[in-house]
Amino acid sequence: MSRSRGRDRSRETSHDDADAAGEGPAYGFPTGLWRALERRPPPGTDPRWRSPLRGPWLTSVFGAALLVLLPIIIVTGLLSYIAYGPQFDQAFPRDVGLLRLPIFDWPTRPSWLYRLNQGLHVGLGLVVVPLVLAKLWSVIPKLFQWPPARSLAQVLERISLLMLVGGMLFEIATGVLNIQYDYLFGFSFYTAHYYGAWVFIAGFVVHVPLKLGTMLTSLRSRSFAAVLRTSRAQTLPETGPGHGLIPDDPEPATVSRRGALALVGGGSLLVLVLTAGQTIGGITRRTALLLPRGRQPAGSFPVNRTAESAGIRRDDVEGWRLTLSGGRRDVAFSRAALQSLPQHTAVLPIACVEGWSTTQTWTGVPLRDLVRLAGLETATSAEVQSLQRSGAFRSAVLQGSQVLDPDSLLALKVDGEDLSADHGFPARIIVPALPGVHCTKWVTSIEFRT
Ligand SMILES: Nc1nc2c(c(=O)[nH]1)N[C@H]1C(S)=C(S)[C@@H](COP(=O)(O)O)O[C@H]1N2
Ligand SMILES: [Mo]
Repeated sequence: MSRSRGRDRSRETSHDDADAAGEGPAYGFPTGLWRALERRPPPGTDPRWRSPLRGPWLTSVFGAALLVLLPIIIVTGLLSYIAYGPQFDQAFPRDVGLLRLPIFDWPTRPSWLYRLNQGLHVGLGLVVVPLVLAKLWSVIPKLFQWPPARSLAQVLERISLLMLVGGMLFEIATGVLNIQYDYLFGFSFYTAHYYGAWVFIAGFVVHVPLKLGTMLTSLRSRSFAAVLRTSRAQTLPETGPGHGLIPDDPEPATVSRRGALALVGGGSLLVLVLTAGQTIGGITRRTALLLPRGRQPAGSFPVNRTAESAGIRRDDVEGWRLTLSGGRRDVAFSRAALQSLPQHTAVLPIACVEGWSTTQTWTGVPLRDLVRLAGLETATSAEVQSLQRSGAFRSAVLQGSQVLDPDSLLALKVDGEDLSADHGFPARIIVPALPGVHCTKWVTSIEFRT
């Protein structure tokens, strides 16, 4: 420490001969500009952050928790993009240039794969909110540090920090708004959330290696168990390297470190409880306050878009025929004709990108049977169209593996009853592990491709 400072100082002197050498801190890239900045801090940049709780240990505890959770949120987010089927041009945003992800066929097994993926992405995305706020609180003095950077390396670090913090707050804000409001943003949401994610990921990838060493050292600087035994009256500022976080002039503690940890942990736990119900189901679903569309009407399961709001008319349904194409000639089936075919029943989830999910018992005609009825041996993909006339979710393309899975259905019934209008009567798609968005309701035609 003292050695490196001595080295910096000698470098400074050699660069700054003409300047008032020797006074002020060491500079990585000494310029008159930084000097001038330092002499004139803007008003409000030197507030006294005096909480004795602030210090590298506390910041590192929040940092370590985020270091575990954020990668899960990042990976599940990117996987969700792939699950939407970018190979069929149906993931949003469509054209992402250099930010294209490696594309692979989304598996159909286990059937709860997308449910787990989105439950983790949205659930943990909400659970980290108290942690993110706590971490930001813990490093506030650094945000007001003046001058904002003392070397080129620090400028880069600060830019990465801006991307990290800004990107994360942006992702949380757009994510929360999307699950609260009915297609408030539509597709611009996906676009904003996708590009925002890359800004955040870039910041994260720079920030973690820069801080990992400090985090591990700081975590070892005190024992977690000892902190949990320390009362408010015994709570003193951290000792050791302060990294700009330990206050020079601390106030007495108004809360112990264990109290602060309990507050943040309790906050995250509360969010978890208020979120988990949307995917666990049963009576816990009623507690899923953070996901209004994940809550279900009594005796039913969630509806993301009603038949009325999708513009499905009575006469659309009355003379309904399912058209199958892709074979030599098109074939059409009435609902009664479909019902006289061999029926298959499968217990499968619908899992929405918004994080809610529900598992039901579906009955209908296997899609692979429809392939044969269309006059084909097999299919490499299928385009499903809905009676719905407008809206982006009126059609979807399924992969070959999704068409051929024995549990993939054109469902006519759910839980032993005919589908309700809102759940897609006369017929809807249900495929294991398929994102809910592609479980098209009010199906009118399927085109098989080979
Ligand atoms: N035609 C059509 N099908 C659709 C949609 C839609 O808007 N239009 N929404 C999809 C979405 S986003 C989900 S999550 C599921 C929800 O199915 P449910 O309303 O039966 O629960 O339906 C899917 N099928
Ligand atoms: Mo959805």
